[in-house]
Amino acid sequence: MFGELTNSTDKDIHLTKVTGDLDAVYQYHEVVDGVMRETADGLTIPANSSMTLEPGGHHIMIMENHDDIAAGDQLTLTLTAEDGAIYTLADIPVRVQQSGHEDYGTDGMDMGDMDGMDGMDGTESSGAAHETGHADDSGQH
Ligand SMILES: [Cu+2]
Repeated sequence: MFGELTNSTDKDIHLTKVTGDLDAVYQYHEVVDGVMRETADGLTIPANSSMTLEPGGHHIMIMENHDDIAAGDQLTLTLTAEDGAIYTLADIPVRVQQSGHEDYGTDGMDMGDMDGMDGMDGTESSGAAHETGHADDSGQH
């Protein structure tokens, strides 16, 4: 899954767990020397900044999925931080995307901006997902 996670608080947010509404395994991944692997320690979104999840970089991986997914579907992601805060991203659109630096097959997903990350008190907040453009990815090969 790709998109941009925005931390609008003045504290780093250390995400340690990711789950979703599919019967699948979700992991935070990184790409090192062209090889992707699970990150050693989740994802940290620095205070007042954003992290882009994109092909060839950090991303959220869905593996061992047992549910059908098709372009046009919408998925929900639940990100849990080290301090117990839970961030729910709903209505993430599924679309077909050509594989880039990695072998994802042909199905890719887009994640909306995570604008709801100021809920540091552990309450659930939902970020409104919207399409993020990846048209410029093709120029970065
Ligand atoms: Cu991966």
